[in-house]
Amino acid sequence: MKGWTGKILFYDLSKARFKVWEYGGDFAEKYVGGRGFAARILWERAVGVDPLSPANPLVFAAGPLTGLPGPSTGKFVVAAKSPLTGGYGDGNLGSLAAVHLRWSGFDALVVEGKARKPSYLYVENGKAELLDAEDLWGLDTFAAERKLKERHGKNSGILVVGPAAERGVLYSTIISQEGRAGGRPGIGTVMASKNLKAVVFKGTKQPEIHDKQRYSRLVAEAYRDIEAKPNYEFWIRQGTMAAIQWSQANSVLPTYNFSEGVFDHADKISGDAMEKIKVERRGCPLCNMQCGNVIHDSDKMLAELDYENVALLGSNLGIGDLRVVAALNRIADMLGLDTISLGNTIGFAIEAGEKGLLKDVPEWGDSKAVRELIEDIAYGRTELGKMLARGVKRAAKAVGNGAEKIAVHVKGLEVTGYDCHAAPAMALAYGTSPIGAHHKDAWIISWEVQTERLGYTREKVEKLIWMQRIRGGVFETLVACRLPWVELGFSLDWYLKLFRAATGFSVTMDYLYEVADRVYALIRSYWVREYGGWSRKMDRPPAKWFEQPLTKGPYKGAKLSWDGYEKMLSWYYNMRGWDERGVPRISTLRKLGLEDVAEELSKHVPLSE
Ligand code: PTT
Ligand code: SF4
Repeated sequence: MKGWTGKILFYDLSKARFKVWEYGGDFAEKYVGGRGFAARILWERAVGVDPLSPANPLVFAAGPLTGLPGPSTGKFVVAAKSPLTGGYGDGNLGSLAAVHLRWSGFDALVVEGKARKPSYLYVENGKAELLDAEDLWGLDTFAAERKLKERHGKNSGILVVGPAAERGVLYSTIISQEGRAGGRPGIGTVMASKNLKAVVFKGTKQPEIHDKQRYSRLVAEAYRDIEAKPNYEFWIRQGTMAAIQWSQANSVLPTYNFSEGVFDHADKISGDAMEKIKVERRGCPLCNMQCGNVIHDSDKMLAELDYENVALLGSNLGIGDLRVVAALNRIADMLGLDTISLGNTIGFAIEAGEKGLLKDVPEWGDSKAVRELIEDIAYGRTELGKMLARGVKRAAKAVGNGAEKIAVHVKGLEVTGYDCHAAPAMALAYGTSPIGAHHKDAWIISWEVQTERLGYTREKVEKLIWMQRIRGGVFETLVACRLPWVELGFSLDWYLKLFRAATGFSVTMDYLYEVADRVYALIRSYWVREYGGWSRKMDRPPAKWFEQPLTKGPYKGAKLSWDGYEKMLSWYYNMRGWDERGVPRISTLRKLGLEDVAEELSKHVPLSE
């Protein structure tokens, strides 16, 4: 096999032993890599497990493009059964760790068991070793990574978890390079539950490429093509931060716990405001359009900004000071908390306080109190902190008295940075995302605002599935950053050409789409098997968007309709070959080569033909 290394490293922390699985071409052809590998491994090995038990496998999975020279290919997928949602969970992380995993001779690392004491895993050129991490435990992510860099060299790929994960906060992520964060559904929490503080990768051998000459030529042309795109210069200036002004203009900027789509102080936290005070740019390896915008925060420290972080810790909490928001963002990175779930959960607490459901919570815009609360959450210092550490779904249940109506999540994963009062297709994207509410699989809102914005149409559902195939399928299996395609219009053809040259597989885009459909059906089967009592209610967006209309902005009065949503959901199931409960049909699983999945799933729920 070329392109792939053909090897997956399995490390058992309980026994401090590893074995290498040399998988064949069939596995590669069927699942390609990244999310495909992770989903299959979890389907087979994370059966009925408690997500925070040693038995839950933690998967780091690259794809055939990861770590090869090429536009934005320094990324991989981190996955596990999620302690936040109880279902399939993953994230996409850009880090030297992704590159060095592949250069160490592996396409994926699967960590199982639990170390006897705080430890870290060191993977180098075909071997792995468990090392002592007593001196790292308790350190914030920046300090821990710096120590490991001193020990193993600047050029190693390092993943760490922070104090939040160590204390079991259910939305802890994995952090790398002091500003890349991956694994929103508590993948960092799973890592810490194994007594694993860090993983360090160091490799020296790039995977073999099928047609090296052609590949190098394509890569050089591809990088040039990106830099020639009309939007390139603006992207370099603002990156994802331009979405603040875009969201405000289109009334989708999450504001006051997703109660509004516009924020009075949006101009103070916008990409335009950021550009004036920006000091440097950072990003993932192998990328020539790096989007991490760095400013000095209110503590005079360097902090990296992204749209989501600013929307959730800024407008969603009523905070209109960019340097203050940047400090909150940096603190979340150091503690290893997912900024989206954090901002969403705190927004819930503030609104619950306003409604008299909770006492002693911050008020909108009180950044000092928010900052304290963030630390209370990470360190479990107060009862409120402990409650919010369990995510918005559980917090709402604990509060009771109708608090569920203001909890903004799907399947237990907090909604990301787009208000959907006036965006039915985006609501469906959140409802059907394979990990719970995340925009990563379909940022359909960008298209929706330009079309028939408020309609519940078949066309929207078709477009959504097309997007999920590309974003949730092609990019998550190959694995590469999707932003060149999304933001600059870099053609999808490039990825196909690179894949063919790297692996020698002479396939068309339809092959990659079929893999995407297979992975989607497999992940859905996983949810259905693990959840028990599955119903279409699981795919419902937050009630707030249906019941509490917007009170200002161009879409004042707008709210979603349940009938319209349910109609689109039925079309969606139908187009995917799933039944009215949202469970894949036997015929669909068979068509996708998942006969064994159909057989196993039918032991848990009756399947439709
Ligand atoms: C991603 C989610 C996002 S999506 C953001 S900002 W975004 C938040 N970033 C966080 C952060 O920072 N610190 C923190 N403590 N928590 C954070 N949580 C949030 O995590 C990220 C980029 C971005 S920035 C996006 S859209 C794109 N996402 C991609 C994807 O999902 N797949 C893919 N093939 N390419 C992508 N490219 C872009 O990558 P999760 P990263 Mg990410 C500081 O991790 O779990 O997927 O959640 O990893 O390397 O930081 O890249 O406006
Ligand atoms: Fe990373 Fe941004 Fe480059 Fe994508 S565009 S690879 S997220 S730096």
